[in-house]
Amino acid sequence: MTDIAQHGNRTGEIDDVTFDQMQQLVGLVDHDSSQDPFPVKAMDAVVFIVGNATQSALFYQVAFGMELVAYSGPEHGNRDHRAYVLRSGSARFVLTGAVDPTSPLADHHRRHGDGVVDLSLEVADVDQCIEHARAQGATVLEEPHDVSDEHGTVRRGAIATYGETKHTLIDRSGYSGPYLPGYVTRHGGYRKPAEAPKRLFQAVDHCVGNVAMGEMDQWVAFYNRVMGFVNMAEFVGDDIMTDYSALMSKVVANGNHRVKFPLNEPALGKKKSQIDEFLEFYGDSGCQHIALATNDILSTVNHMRAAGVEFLQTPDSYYDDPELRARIGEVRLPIETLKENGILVDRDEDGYLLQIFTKPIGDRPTVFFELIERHGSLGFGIGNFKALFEAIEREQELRGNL
Ligand code: TYF
Ligand code: FE
Repeated sequence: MTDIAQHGNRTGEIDDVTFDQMQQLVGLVDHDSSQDPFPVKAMDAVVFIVGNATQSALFYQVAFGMELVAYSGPEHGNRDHRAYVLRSGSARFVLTGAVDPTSPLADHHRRHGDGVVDLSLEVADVDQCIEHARAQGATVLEEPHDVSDEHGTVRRGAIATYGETKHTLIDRSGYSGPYLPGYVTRHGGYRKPAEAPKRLFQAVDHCVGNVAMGEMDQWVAFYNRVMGFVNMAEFVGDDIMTDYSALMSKVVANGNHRVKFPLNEPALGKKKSQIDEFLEFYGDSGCQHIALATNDILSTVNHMRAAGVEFLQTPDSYYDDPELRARIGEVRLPIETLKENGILVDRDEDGYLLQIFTKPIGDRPTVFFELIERHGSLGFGIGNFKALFEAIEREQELRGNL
């Protein structure tokens, strides 16, 4: 942690994942944040609204190996909803579900099903960020204000992004409690098997937004202007948009790439775009997938599979393709192991990455997860898009939505 504390731009790490580990895990680049108009330290939390937070909290403990650390609910004065806070390394998920039938969370769930309501960000100066965002035309949902309890004070505010999604901004430097003022420490009754690894992933790598057709560039501009995010090299544009992809995609990131937000929009292909399927069932623009960084994707996949998590199938032809084998060269795992486990590989000039995608985790064909193990590559697996999108479309077809 001393390493992080000494470097102005090396901030935003939580728990016991060090800066050097984080650099490898999520592909950080050097960046001086002192001139940023909207300096972001890290993801603070991915906040979900779900139909049953009490049960979802168990799912993320059992299947994702996460640890329950905090709770808010009727027993502690929150009569509106229950909220369970789970951690895995520097990643934090908050699962919220309505208790009061008139709760706005119940309406949100009616509209969208289980989904991500808030990609909250840790910042050093909430007031500066909100002021800049407002000047750039952002919708301010929550003015900067303090919230306190016996563990200290958090300063927070919030701005709107695509659909009904928001970015809450949190300065937690004056707070030492389990999550936010009002939350109490809570550990699960669930006991992990003794042989389970300490955790299955260490960080959130990126969070992808699906937006309506024709809106991607507006949202890229929003992140550029409002939050000072930069465009990353990887994109799927008109030029390489073929029958299979039926989407366009660009990636924005904060200065050191700790926070990366790819944005997709549907494109007209031969078939109905997977992005259209999302938009139809989510009922709006929204967060499509969360990529989780692991340093041992094989072990993570094995544990998640054993707990019943389903992953997209990659056809054997992917691994048998001599072009792919030549392109990826030597990677950490034998190609036979990748094949047996359906793990995808992509290589670029900086290195390679291993990745795999779950099927949608809820009842609607909307939100899913990605596991990603980076070895130098700062990309998102563009070389896998064809195989991946074909796998997604096979599922779409089985659901009758193609
Ligand atoms: O985040 C990414 O860009 C990759 C690939 O609908 C991807 O994970 C892109 C779009 C999509 C599914 C995966
Ligand atoms: Fe991804």
